[in-house]
Amino acid sequence: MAMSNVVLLNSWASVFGMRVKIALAEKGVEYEYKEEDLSNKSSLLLKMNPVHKAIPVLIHNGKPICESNIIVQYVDDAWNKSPSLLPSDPYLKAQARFWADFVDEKMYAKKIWTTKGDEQEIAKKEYIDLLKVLEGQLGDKPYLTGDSFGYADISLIPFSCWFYALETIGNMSIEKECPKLVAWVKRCKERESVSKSLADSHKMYEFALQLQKKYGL
Ligand SMILES: N[C@@H](CCC(=O)N[C@@H](CS)C(=O)NCC(=O)O)C(=O)O
Ligand SMILES: *[C@@H]1O[C@H](CO)[C@@H](O)[C@H](O)[C@H]1NC(C)=O
Ligand SMILES: *[C@@H]1O[C@H](CO)[C@@H](O)[C@H](O)[C@H]1NC(C)=O
Repeated sequence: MAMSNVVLLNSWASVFGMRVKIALAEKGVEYEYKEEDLSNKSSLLLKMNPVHKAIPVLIHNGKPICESNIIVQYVDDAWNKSPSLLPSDPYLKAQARFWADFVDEKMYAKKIWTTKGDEQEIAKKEYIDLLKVLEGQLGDKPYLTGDSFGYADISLIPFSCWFYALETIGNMSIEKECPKLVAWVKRCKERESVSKSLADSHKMYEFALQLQKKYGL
């Protein structure tokens, strides 16, 4: 069976997969979308990402590219037309990579919905502190590293899909704590590439509740 030129192996709730969808949409790349069942991975996924056996994987002309941020950079290089997702200036490019790396290391809020009581309060405070660091970086700029939407924004924006679930489960208001960050989320979602690539917030909330059940909470 002939394979399409560009194939994306993904799972709908993956924030990492959403990054790739946004990058492909920004570049206007058409592709075949394949939803993976992570409890029953396809032989194609195991063959294309034997190291991590994880989605997202982009397959371009039969060759796999793995790891979401690497895929986004690849998309920027391979479909070399404007808008460029990474700035060409070396310093600005390093800044964009710094924030994408920060997001990868820190944006992990699972503890808010897998704990209760004091432990949950600590997790909530840690998460808000983290969002405040991002809000500080944003300052009065429209986007994380400047005037245009790009790589750092793409790395972070999918996590906003979890905000509603975190606010509901954690009984907190992210907008009250980080108004500029929430305004940035709205600004990003005005782009079609973003709005059509993000999962629905209410579906993510249902997903979190299912996971809570699975973990026996
Ligand atoms: N660092 C990876 C993370 C990818 C990742 O965590 N993928 C998850 C789904 S969100 C996965 O496929 N996990 C495999 C599994 O659950 O067995 C990236 O940025 O692409
Ligand atoms: C696992 O996936 C294969 C196809 O990839 C399918 O034939 C099989 O029924 C699936 N098994 C389960 C338990 O869902
Ligand atoms: C939710 O938070 C508000 C304000 O911080 C507080 O007054 C209220 O008691 C909390 N509700 C629950 C169920 O914890």
